[in-house]
Amino acid sequence: MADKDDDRFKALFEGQPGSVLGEQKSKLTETKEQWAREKRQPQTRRTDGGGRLPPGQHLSKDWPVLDLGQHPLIPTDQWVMKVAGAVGRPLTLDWEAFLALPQAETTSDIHCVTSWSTFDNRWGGVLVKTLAEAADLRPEAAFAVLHCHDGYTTNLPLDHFLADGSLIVHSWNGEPLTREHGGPARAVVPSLYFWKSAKWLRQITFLEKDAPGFWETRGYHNLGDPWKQQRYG
Ligand SMILES: Nc1nc2c(c(=O)[nH]1)N[C@H]1C(S)=C(S)[C@@H](COP(=O)(O)O)O[C@H]1N2
Ligand SMILES: [Mo]
Repeated sequence: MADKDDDRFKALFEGQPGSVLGEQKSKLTETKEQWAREKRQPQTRRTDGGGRLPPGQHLSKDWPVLDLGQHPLIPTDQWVMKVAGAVGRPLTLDWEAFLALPQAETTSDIHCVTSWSTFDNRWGGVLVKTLAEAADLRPEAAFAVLHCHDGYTTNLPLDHFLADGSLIVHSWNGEPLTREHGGPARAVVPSLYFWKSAKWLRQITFLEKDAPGFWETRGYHNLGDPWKQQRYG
């Protein structure tokens, strides 16, 4: 059963149309920035989940859609993803080349900073590690910034981004990843809050120095480890 807090979150995230990363801030962005300033913790304190729920999280039955409001449409025959920055061999992958890389299947949990979690998501895609090897990642690289088709960006350190569970996925529970969840392809980084898992991914840039992304420059924690409740900076 949804409690009052869930309803508030839901009301804010549902039916918020379009405008985003321009001069004009969406109401949702302002609200989330406000929460970040207040270092707002969720009111929910459920304890189900058998130790798999990080503090302050609750289990959600379905998978909510959360983003800045634009859902870019990228047909797979036009899809291109770049791997750039601190690499010896920059990559420009089309869909065919992406699917020709060694494929992986993983199962992991999602923990969103707005307090919902879902268990046992089955992902199909390419491990970030595999991409890094294909691009001949330079040893001095320590961070990545993910660039998306809706203008969103997020940054993360390579110990999380290159971890075994991190991948660029094209499928969820055996089906192609839907557009609303970031299809054709998105990042999944299960060791961090889900805002780090960039939807509609268009470029991975490896860096020697960190470069905070969209939410990280708007009051969210720079790392975002759910087990340490690193919600806000
Ligand atoms: N491109 C892009 N990726 C994004 C976002 C976004 O606005 N744009 N929002 C992030 C946030 S805050 C969350 S919680 C998750 C939500 O993913 P979902 O809609 O598949 O649940 O996507 C993350 N990745
Ligand atoms: Mo989020």
